[in-house]
This record gives sequence, structure tokens and C-alpha cells, in this order.
Amino acid sequence: MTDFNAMIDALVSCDAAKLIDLVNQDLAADIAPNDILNKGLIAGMDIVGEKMESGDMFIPEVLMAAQAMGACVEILKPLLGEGEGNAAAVVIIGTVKGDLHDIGKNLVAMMMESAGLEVHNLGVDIAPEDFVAEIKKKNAQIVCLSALLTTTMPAMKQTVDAIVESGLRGQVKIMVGGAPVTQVFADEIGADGFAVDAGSASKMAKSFIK
Ligand code: B1M
Repeated sequence: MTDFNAMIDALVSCDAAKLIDLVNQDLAADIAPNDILNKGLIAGMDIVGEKMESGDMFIPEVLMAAQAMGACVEILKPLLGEGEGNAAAVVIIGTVKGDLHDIGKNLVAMMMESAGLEVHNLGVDIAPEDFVAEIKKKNAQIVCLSALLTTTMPAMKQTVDAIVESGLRGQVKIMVGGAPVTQVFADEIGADGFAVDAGSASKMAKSFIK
């Protein structure tokens, strides 16, 4: 059983070189990539979040930790996912307006890509009208909205409303996720699904494909 504490410490101390080294060491020791992600990187990021909240870490440090995690996610990328392929659906995914958090959204995009979906990752701070424009442009069947802030959750509803107003609601399944989002909230805003993490988001997207 690996001790993920060293990885968590490296992330919390923003030591990217050490973190990358530990990830590579664990991979060489045949530790499952999903365990490295969940028990090492995501667990570490949760502690970063606690320290941010208590004032023990500041934004520049949190950003450095996020960049270190992003570098490790790139290493894990080819090794994660379900790899089933052949699911013909176009997905657009983005973090809603006002919200700059992208690590979780990128993980969702990555899992969906590795499940064979055609994923267009729009990025962060995406306005409702831009989601609508991209649905039209890409002829998308699934739209995934991410929000990490309670203050940007209303932008999810605004995005759903904009899709309804555009007349495209019948064409797309709308999925929502992100730490503050719940199934109850998803139901309230008229989304088709809520996924708690990247793996379940990918499974749900595939379940929407006929
Ligand atoms: Co921010 N931040 N942040 N932050 N940040 C949180 C979210 C916070 C909880 C920290 C805290 O105080 N404890 C808090 C929000 C509090 C609240 O709203 N109740 C917070 C705050 C307050 C802020 C600022 C307002 C701080 C400030 O400026 N004073 C500011 C806002 C900026 C903005 O967005 N406008 C801010 C800024 C930042 C950074 C830029 C420094 C950085 C983001 C860098 C980046 O993303 N490139 C950052 C970070 C890193 C965090 C924490 C520490 C980590 C987030 C993360 O990446 N987690 C976070 C604390 C925390 O979450 N523990 C925090 C790892 C990631 C894998 O998990 O994103 O949850 P997550 O994704 C999961 C699931 O949620 C789900 O699947 C993912 C993988 O399993 N999922 C989906 C996500 N999206 C989905 C979409 C789907 C389905 C599933 O679609 C269908």
C-alpha cells in the first residue's frame, strides 16, 4: 500500500518537481493511475482548499499547486479513462461565466474523450450565449457545465435558460457538476443530469447516447 502523504505534502507545498517525481515513481511501481489521482492529487487539492479557506494559503500558492496538479494530470491522461471508444456524440464542456476553476472540468473532458466521445472543451468563464453558439456550431448533443463557486451556480441556470430560449433544448442533454452542485440543484434548474465526478460524468454521457 503506497503512502500518498508524500504526494499530498508535495502538492500542498507547491513543489511541482517533487510531485511529478512521486507520480512517476508510483506509476513505475504499478500503482493504479486512478488511485494516484484520487488518493494523492485530489486528496491534496482538498487540503489546499482547506488551507485557502483558513487563510494558510494564498491565491498565488493555490495557483502554483493547481499548475503542479495540472502537470501530473497530463502525465496520467493516457492512463486514465475507460477506453471503450466508438460512442458517436458531440459534447461541449465549459466552466460557467464568472468561474475560473478548470481542473475538475478538464478531468471530465479527458474521461469523456477517452470514452470515445468528441469533446470540445470551451475553457472557463463561458457566457450562456457562447454555450448556445457552440451548440449550434458543433451540432452538440451533450452540454456539460462546471461550477466550483456557489456564486457562479446561478450562471448554470442562466445557461440552461439561454439554451431553452434558443430553441435548442430538445437537441441537447444538459449535465452539471462541480463541488457545490447537487442533484437537487440540477433538478431545480432543469438539467438532465448531475455527476459527482469525472468517471460518473463520462458514464452518464454515454448513457444518453442512443
Ligand atoms: Co478557488 N475556491 N477560488 N481557486 N479553489 C474553491 C472552489 C473553494 C471551495 C476554496 C475554499 O475556500 N475552501 C472556494 C469556493 C467557496 C464557495 O464558493 N463556497 C474558492 C474560492 C472562494 C475562490 C476565489 C473566490 C478566491 C478569491 O479570489 N478570493 C477565486 C475565484 C476565482 C474565479 O473563479 N472567479 C478562486 C480562485 C482559485 C484559483 C484560480 C487560485 C485556483 C483555480 C485554478 C484552476 O482551476 N486552474 C483555485 C483552486 C485550485 C481551488 C481549490 C483549492 C481546488 C479546486 C480543484 O481544482 N479541485 C478549491 C477547493 C476544493 O475544491 N477543495 C477552491 C480538484 C478537482 C479535481 O475537483 O473541481 O471539484 P473539482 O472537480 C471534480 C468534481 O467536482 C466533478 O468532477 C471533478 C473530477 O472528479 N466536476 C464535474 C467538476 N466539474 C464538473 C462538470 C461536470 C461533471 C462533474 O459536468 C457534467
